[in-house]
Amino acid sequence: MFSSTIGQDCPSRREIQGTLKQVQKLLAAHESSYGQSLKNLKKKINLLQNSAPKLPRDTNITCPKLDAPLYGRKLGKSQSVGHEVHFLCDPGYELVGSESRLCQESLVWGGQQPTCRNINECASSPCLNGGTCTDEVNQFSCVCAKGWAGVTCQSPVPTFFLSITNTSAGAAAATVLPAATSGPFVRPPRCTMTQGTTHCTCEPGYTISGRDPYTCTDIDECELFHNGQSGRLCLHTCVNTPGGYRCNCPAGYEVTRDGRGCKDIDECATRQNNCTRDQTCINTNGGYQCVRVECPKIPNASYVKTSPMRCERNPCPLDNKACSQTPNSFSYHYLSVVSNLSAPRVMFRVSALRPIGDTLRFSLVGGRHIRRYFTVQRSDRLTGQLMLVSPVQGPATLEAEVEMTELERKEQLGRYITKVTMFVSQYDF
Ligand SMILES: [Ca+2]
Ligand SMILES: [Ca+2]
Repeated sequence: MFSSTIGQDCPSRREIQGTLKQVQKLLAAHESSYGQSLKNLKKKINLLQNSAPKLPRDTNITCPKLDAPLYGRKLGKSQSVGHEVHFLCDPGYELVGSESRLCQESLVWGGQQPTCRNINECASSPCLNGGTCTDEVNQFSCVCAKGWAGVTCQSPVPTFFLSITNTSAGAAAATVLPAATSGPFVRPPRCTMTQGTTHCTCEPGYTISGRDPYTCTDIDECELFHNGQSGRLCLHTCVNTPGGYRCNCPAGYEVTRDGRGCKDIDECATRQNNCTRDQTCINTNGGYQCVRVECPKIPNASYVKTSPMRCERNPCPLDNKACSQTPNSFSYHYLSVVSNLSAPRVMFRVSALRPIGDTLRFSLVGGRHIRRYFTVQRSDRLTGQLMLVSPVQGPATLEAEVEMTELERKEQLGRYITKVTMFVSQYDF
């Protein structure tokens, strides 16, 4: 229709419009015929769908979710038809119900949901000799009849231990017994039974020792650490106690915060002394001293107290050489030291504040006893020092005198005495 012939003219506009109308009619006729067929097809499909048995649309067919039992667990995650899940209980529990369940074709689990029940360890009557059994999770405990002990009340109790258990409270009762003299302190252990094996542990401070595995014996820390390389457990004395130990200090000391050392009590600072008003309290290691300075009585001179610890000579009469040769002053000092203090060491220094002469001389006054422990050295032009040259075993009180002489062209201008009293404690602390 659309072809053109060589030598022929092109079809006119009217001819083309007529042809197009014919094609439109033809297409409309086809369309209505197909539409009817489609409608019929859909109807047939609907009929088929309604008459056919209904099938689940999801091809992944599963049973409902299952929970693990309390005190147990579930093995297997699949909930599909034909799959099984298994159940286990925690140690100490036994399974009641189905050990495994199958997801059936009806999408219902087979069997019964299991539970985990606490196993009664008392069922076998493990407590002997009249003991009462208490069932616990995965273990049991026995309350023994009088005279019996041990995890299953299998051991007769030694008589000294009966005296502990007879009193009301276990911990308080332990102090009834003096340490070391009443034999070892014992306690029942805590035992657990796992797969037929008994495992016992002790409270802190106790240990299982010897043949009886069901008896916890107190650890004697004092004995154990007596010659410890890490030093003494206690600075002074160690007292073994049930489940522990205690450090004691001598009178005049208090136990330090760490419980092992000893600290001197300052009786002078804490008013725990009986010194009178005209006395001075000197704190010492382990005690205190009440001192009162009395000025010396020396021929040809008289002294007056210028401070609680100092005496000075009254002015001498003119041309009284005997008086002017006597010491110008006496000063008093008190030192508190521990026993066996290491030596040599400087204990005290004496200095001239405003020397008027050309020479200062320092010397130690006292007998052989004092020279055994002390010496006096010059440390600079104006200062002399009292040295401890040998350790002093306390308790002891040593008095040393340091004399400072001032000279001008070898002529004595003045003498000054410093009296040092050293209180040495009984202990090396
Ligand atoms: Ca102990
Ligand atoms: Ca003291």
